[in-house]
Order: sequence, then C-alpha cells, then structure tokens
Amino acid sequence: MRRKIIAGAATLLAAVGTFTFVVTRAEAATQTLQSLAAAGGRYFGSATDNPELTDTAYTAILGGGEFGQTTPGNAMKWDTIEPTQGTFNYTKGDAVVTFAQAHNLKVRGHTLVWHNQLPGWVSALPAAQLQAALENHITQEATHYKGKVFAWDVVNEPFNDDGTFRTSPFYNAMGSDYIADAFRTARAADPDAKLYINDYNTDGQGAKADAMYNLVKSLKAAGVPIDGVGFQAHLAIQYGFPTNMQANLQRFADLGVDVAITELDVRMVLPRDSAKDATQATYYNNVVKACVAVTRCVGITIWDYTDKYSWVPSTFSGQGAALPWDENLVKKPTAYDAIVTGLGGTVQSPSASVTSAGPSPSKSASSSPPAAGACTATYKIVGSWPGGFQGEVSVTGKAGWTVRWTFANGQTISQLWGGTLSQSGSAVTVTPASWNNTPPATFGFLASWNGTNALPTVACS
Ligand code: G2I
Repeated sequence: MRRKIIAGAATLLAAVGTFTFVVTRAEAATQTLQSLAAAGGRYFGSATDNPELTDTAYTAILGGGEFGQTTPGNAMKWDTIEPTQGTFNYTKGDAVVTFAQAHNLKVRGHTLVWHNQLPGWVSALPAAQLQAALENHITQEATHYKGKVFAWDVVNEPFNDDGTFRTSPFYNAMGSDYIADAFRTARAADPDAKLYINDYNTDGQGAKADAMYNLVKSLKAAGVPIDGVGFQAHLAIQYGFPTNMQANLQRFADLGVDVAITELDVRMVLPRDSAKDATQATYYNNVVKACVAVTRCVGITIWDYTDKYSWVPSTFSGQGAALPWDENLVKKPTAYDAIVTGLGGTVQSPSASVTSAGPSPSKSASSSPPAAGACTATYKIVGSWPGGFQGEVSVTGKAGWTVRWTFANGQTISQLWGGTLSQSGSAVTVTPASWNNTPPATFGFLASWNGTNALPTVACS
C-alpha cells in the first residue's frame, strides 16, 4: 500500500527586544513503521493474540497503519489447533486471519512443529506413530491456511543454546530427520508459502547460530524446501547486543534463503528509567539497521507492540517494558523513534524546537577582532513520556557561551550533560563543560513535566 506523506510546517517569527525567536514545528500525517519499511520492500509487523482483539484501543493501533504484518502469538500452535488427535479447531487462528485481512496485514503462520505448547497426546504417542501424527498435523493446518498465510514457521526452536539438537517427541522418535520431513510435508500442503525455521539466541554469531547455519546449509544441500530463517531477537539490555548481527544475517542470506526478524522485543530489569530506555532504543535501532542492511532480510515483527500484552513479565520476573508502546498504548519516543530512524525515516514528533538568535554584531563594533558574534541556542524536546522528557540544546557562534531560559510550567531538570547547570526555581542557566566550550556545542538534559511542557524562550550570550 502506498501512503502519501504530508508534511506541514508552521513558522512563527516574533521580535522581542533585541532578540529574534524562531519557532518551528513539523508534522507528518501518515509516516508509519510500515510505510517506511515498505519503501525498502519490507514489512513491519506486530504479533497479536486473541484476547487482545476485543481491546478496541489496541486494535485501533494494530490495524491503523503502523503495521503491515501480524503473527498470531498463540492461535496457530499445536495445542490450540489440534488439542486432541485428529480434532482440529481453527477458530482462534481464523479470528486473527479475519482481523488481518480486514486491516491489510500479511500473516506469518506460527508455528507447525515446536516442542512447546504441544498437547499431551503427542508426547504420549508411541515413537512409531510420531511421524504420521506430525505429517498429518502439518498437512491439515497448512492446507487450512493455504492462501491466508504468506509464510510458516515450520519448525520452531530446534536447538539448545549450546547448538545441540533439543530433545522433543519429534527428535526422540525421528532424530533430526523430523526437520526435513516437516518442511517437505509443508511444501506439499502449501506450495506458495515461504517456509521458515525459527529460533532465539541465534541473532548474533555464536555456537547456536553456527549450529543453525550448518543445519540450513545441509538442508539446502539435500534439496529440502526451506525458504527462510527467522531470528526471534528476544533481547535484553542487561545481556548486551548480539555479536555481529548484520554479518550473521548476511551469512544466512548468502546460503540462498530469506531472513526475517520474527519476534523482536528488548526487555529490561524494571523499573524503567530514561537511561534504560535510551539503551533499549539503541538495540531497536541496531536490529532494524541490521535487517535493512541485508537485502534478503524481508521484514521485522515485534512480539506484540505494547507492554500491556507482552509475554515478558510473566516469564522473567522483574523484567519488562520491552516494547515500543507502553502499557497505556502510548508510544515511547525513544524506542519508536529508534525504529523510525533505523528504517531510514525522520523523527516527526513530538520534537519541536525554539531557536533564539542573539543580537547581531553592532555595525559600530567593526574593530578588529570583531566583537563576539551572534550566539545562537536551539532548544529541542527530543523525547517525552508521562512525567518526563529529554531536552537538547545546540549552541553556535560563541566560545564560552551561557544559555538561559525560564520554564513556564514548573519543569525541573534532574540531570544535565555537556554543561554546568544552575536552576533556581524556574530560571535555568547553563555554562559549558570544559570540553564543550567551543561551538558547535550541544548539551542535553532530563527533566520532569506535568500537564503542559511549553517550549521556553532561550537566550544565549
Ligand atoms: O516465549 C516467547 C516466544 C518465544 N518464541 C516462540 C513464541 O511462540 C513464544 O511466544 C510465547 C507467547 O507470546 C506467550 O503468550 O509463547 C508462550 C508460551 O511458550 C506464550 O505464553 C503462553 C502462556 O505460557 C500460557 O500460560 C498461556 O495459556 O500463553 C498461553 C496463552 O495465553
């Protein structure tokens, strides 16, 4: 779908005494994560789950244009689809497909063969009956969703973290041959769907990624119909960013398969704070950039879009805040904007800026060297969340600058970098850190706000 980008800008010029103030605001009405991804031939999606589809505030965002793809978080798993042998229930999966079709979302099917969320009857089968059960499950489900999903996670999470094969009823009965068998069966049922293998902790290079690489290579060599590799990217800021992610994606692509980021989220140890948010934003940005840099990286899916419905807190006690929208369905400018810029977009809001230009040099002060020139300070809100915001001021024109403003709404700075702060009531004065004396210089700060966060009038001298 093509969306027209409409940009609007208003400029207000006002002369106040000897200072000139320039206020600029820019807004784009229809730039979305999906429109940005689509410009590069990719999709940007979010997982979803059936209980959430009754939350109208939630569905308004899920189907409102930000996303072009969805993955059912649970609705197409074995225990949901075939809870007793030979009895298939597609109600939940169909509900996700129906929503997706009504809102222009492509569907990734997830997942045909997985050791988890597997009904008890599968584990209880004699080994000799496992292959037939596996093939029947795949055939029935992939046939039902033929033409409705563009891709399948055929096999999910086949490896342990050390790169050995994970034991499962399938592995125990068939050895690693269950993987090739699953792909061949899926291809026969739905020749048009892209068939993926999907795992976590394979995002960066390491033993588990090497094991996946070797498996995909051998499957391709054996003519097994595998089209893609999914990298879940369940990341955590306390564990560091995956090693050489872009190069890792690229080496898989070089085997002749597509790659996709399939379940992205970036969790943190709670409580959330601005420093953790900033780190999280760099992770989101890095993942998106890694995908965008790899031609065969076809899309990115976040594992739901809002902390309200994240799987993280119930699995990792004390962790959460993993998604770009908070639990009130409010975009986190940090994470969201990091995705936007990673996709090659320009951050549209809530940034706004006020530029204050100091007095022009007096014509009579033309002696050599000229009197100190105009000092210019530009104040921007670069991120804002309930109760807090991050500001940035850039200074040009004068070494040894002093920047002053007065907050109109009770804002209080808690932390400032790149300068020395003195805030007395609403009056703020900032002078340069020793290394930041010479323009162009930038300093940043974190501050509280409530109700209104008006842009102040900034003076530089
Ligand atoms: O665990 C995160 C993901 C890892 N990769 C494969 C994905 O399929 C997996 O998704 C999650 C779902 O997001 C969760 O929603 O898989 C979990 C189970 O492994 C899902 O959690 C389960 C709960 O554990 C159950 O108690 C609950 O009944 O969701 C079920 C349905 O709400």
